[in-house]
Amino acid sequence: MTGRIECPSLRSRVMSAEDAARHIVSGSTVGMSGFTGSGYPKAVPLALAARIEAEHAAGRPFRVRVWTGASTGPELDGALARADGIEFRLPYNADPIAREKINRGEMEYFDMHLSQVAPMAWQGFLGPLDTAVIEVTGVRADGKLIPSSSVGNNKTWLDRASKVILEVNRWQNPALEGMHDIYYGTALPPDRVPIPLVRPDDRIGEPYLRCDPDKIVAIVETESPDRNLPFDPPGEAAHAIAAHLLEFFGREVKMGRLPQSLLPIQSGVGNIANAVLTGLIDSPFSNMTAYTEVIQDGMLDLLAAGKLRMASATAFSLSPEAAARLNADMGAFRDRMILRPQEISNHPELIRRLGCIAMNGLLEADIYGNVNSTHIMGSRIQNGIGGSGDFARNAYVSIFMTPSTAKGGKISAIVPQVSHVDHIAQDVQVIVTEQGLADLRGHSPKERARLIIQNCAHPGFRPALQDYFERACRDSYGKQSPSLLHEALSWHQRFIDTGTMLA
Ligand code: 0RQ
Repeated sequence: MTGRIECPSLRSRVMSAEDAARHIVSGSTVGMSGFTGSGYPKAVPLALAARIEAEHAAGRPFRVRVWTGASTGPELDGALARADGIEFRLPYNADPIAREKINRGEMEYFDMHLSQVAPMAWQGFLGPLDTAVIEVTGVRADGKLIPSSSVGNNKTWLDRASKVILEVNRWQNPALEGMHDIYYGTALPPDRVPIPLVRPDDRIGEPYLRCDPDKIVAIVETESPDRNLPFDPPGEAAHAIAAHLLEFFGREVKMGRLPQSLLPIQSGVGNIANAVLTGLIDSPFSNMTAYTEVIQDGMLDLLAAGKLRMASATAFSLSPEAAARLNADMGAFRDRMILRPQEISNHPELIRRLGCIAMNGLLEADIYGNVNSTHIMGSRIQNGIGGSGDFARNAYVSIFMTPSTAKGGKISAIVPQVSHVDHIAQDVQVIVTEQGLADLRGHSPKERARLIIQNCAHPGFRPALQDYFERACRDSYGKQSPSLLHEALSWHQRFIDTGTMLA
């Protein structure tokens, strides 16, 4: 049973998930592994949730503060949220139960930029970390840890936590060993130095996580798959968005602003992002690279097709079918993929140096190109900002994409004013919908508004946007970014009141 734990002195710490969970006390802060459904602990959080439920049933309060890499899976966020066991959580959540708790005001949540979590923890800004619960593929004879399908903030949690609980998951492919690149050269100011990565395929660290063996209080063995949702097959809107983008890239290559192999691609979460990657298979671009957060199905297809030379990320975010395919054929892929800590995969210095092409989803954009990626109707969190801010601000070209409407056409993704701002207009250079693409680079706010309304808005909402813009140009207090304050958010209020933005 302990075949994956090669370090003899650590074998005595193997125990059940229930016994391991007893090391976590109410009120403490727990740093968990996990990034977009990959590499999260699957047994200890479930055991902790059961214990919390039992404590609550006995009338005793029990909640913890949870830090992760990004979203996890139902056995972690779902189980702990259902047990009402999470007091505070950071930095990115996509679990529906946790989302509901947050939106009901029953759970505190801060969706930080993903690159900033580890540095802020080190700087002491987030408070002490009591326990780390980290999934690994194995423990080597020298005590070093073989990471699993995500790296996320694991290095930082292992370094910062007073106690460590490991989950050794036999489902994770042993061939993952050697794929990771864990950089230990980060330091706090004033001792911070440049990160020596100049190409997406550079290896600057070591393949293993270090951990002080004296801190390891429990090891739990598991055999459970990562839980990622399947992607929807790309619909018409996704195909159209991909086609507009491919045309844009082709134009940029022709004008000498991008090489034929493009520049390192970053692709966000969601179905549209995955569809765009799939579209690149039939493109004229080759020898591409990816410097991104997550390796999705579409990226695996690009690697398999030989279009993508290599992909650097912090995690896999694969459908169950793609995960099975990767596991079965790890030999063909492993030398062309590198998984790094998220403070490196998302590092502004590296994104700027490499010149990443950032492609992220949005909920809504306004006519000036400010983007809301997180808050529906300005107040209900969907997921979180994730890594979109890390990439958007520092990219070579920052692209945002979305269908032009949501909720069966009742919501326009292009609005007079966004109800919440994640990405200011300066960080948004291209917006694409199925209607078309607006290249906003070098344009003033009024020029941007004309481009966005013309190229991106749905025809059903375009006249109303045009009318608003013309009246704003005439009646606005200032004429730089014309706005009618009493009306700018009225589309959202109408949706809340009537269920549609349509007048
Ligand atoms: O709701 O699920 O109830 O039907 O929002 O929207 O169209 O499925 O879009 O999966 O591409 O996600 C911005 C959420 C888009 C994602 C967002 C409703 C819509 C649906 C989801 P339902 P879709 P996608 C690096 C990059 C931030 C993090 C990021 C995201 C649901 O891209 O989380 O970029 N981005 N990370 O119906 C009301 C609108 C709406 C709307 C969509 N305008 N108003 N509801 N919806 N538009 C990776 C990481 O950071 C890990």
